[in-house]
Amino acid sequence: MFILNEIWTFFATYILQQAPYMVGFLTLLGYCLMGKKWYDTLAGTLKAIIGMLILNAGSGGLVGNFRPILVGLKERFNLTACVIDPYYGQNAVTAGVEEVFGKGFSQVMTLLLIAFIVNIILVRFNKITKCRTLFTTGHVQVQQAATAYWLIMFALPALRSNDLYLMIVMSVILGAYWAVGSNLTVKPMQELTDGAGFAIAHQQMFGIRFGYWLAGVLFGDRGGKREVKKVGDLEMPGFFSIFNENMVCTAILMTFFFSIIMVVIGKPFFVGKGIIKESMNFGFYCLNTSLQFAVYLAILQLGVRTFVTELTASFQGIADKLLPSSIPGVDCAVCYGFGDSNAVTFGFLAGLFGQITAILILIFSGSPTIIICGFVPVFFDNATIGLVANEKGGLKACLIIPFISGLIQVFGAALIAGWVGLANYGGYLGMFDWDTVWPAFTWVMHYAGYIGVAIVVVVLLAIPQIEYLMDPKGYFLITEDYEAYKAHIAEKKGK
Ligand code: ASC
Repeated sequence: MFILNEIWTFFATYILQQAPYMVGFLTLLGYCLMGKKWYDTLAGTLKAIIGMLILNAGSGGLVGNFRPILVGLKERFNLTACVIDPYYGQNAVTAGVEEVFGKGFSQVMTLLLIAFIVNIILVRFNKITKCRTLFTTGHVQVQQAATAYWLIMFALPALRSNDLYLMIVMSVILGAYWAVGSNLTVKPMQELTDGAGFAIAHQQMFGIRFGYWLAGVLFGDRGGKREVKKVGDLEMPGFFSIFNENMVCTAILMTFFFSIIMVVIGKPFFVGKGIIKESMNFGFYCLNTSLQFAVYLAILQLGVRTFVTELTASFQGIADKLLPSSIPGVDCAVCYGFGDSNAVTFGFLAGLFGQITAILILIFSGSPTIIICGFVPVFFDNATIGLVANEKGGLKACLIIPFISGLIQVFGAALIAGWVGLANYGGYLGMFDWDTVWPAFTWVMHYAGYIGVAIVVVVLLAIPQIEYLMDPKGYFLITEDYEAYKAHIAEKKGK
């Protein structure tokens, strides 16, 4: 029993919660199940782990460099505001949970494991459940578990005194959300990547599907009747042609926008925080910091190239032997290696405009909760949604839909974080799904109690069924054989 416990603790701490090692573990398992030679298995596993570590270095660099700048706005102007950011959100839960609900959050690892098992079961029986994707993004699962814990205890006070029921309700809802949410991204991702064989397991999975759907409705090709001009199709004249190159485009746009923000915050703030010395030239600092954006984006894309093929090729072993017709759900940044890379930059900037517009509306309308944009939601949500929207509806979709998403993020976060009391602790997770579907779940459970729990679970589980019914023949084909799926769609269109 002791040994089992040790193994489990090791697995939960170093594999389940650490995306690179989870991806490495799945690659190892997949290749072993395929009976690959040991040295190919070793090489593939190493590439998977290292690729994910590179990806993390890229996304970590972006977060580490640009998060303090946006948060600096709050400190510089002494705003009492709630920062929307997964790390702030997690800290807020930790800081307040004992005080508000009288209990700590020690069972997070157990919860993660049970919810992950719920996800596996839903995928294992996917002939019935229609769920095709396994969530592998551990750090995100921890953040979500913390916020879900707060929301569910807020919604269902009766659960506070019964740990067992609390655990059951939470793991079923979270596990179903992971399975169903990532499953929703299969179609947008397979189309974006031309069948690379992964889905997104992150914090804006409903947002991705919403962006994909809205882009199709508003700006789509209407069954081939309209031409969609994507970001990559733009022919820029003269000077503007340099914007076609992603690195140059990102560097120029980011230098422009972040310099403005840094100048608004002012040099004394950065000196006071010990980030730069008084003697340093502030203009140079702004330029150098802004250019890091393009650097980290390039690192991120290198990481994706290093591991994606290994993970998806080895996952075939898992799909053949353990989880039929399934594909892995991965970090949203993985899709930045596909599609028009400028769409990532445009989506982010459009989302930032949306968020700033919404924040100004909150301030001028006297809202009791004021939000400060956090870098992670504003970048990772909107870049991803922009990339998907561009693929489906072109440039206009890539700008307008992330703008709408930026508005939704701020208004949604202000409503939910104010209502459940997390705003008092300075932060809220704030990613797209947690500003939309999770507030809706909380509302339903708050007003309908256990019936509300049943409604949430039934609605979640109904979503893949509806998608299946819309195209029973293509539904599993899209993960099993993408070329055959494309032929099937062409045939359907031809009819
Ligand atoms: C998150 C989070 C991060 C980023 C990263 C994007 O939600 O906590 O560190 O997004 O996963 O690659």
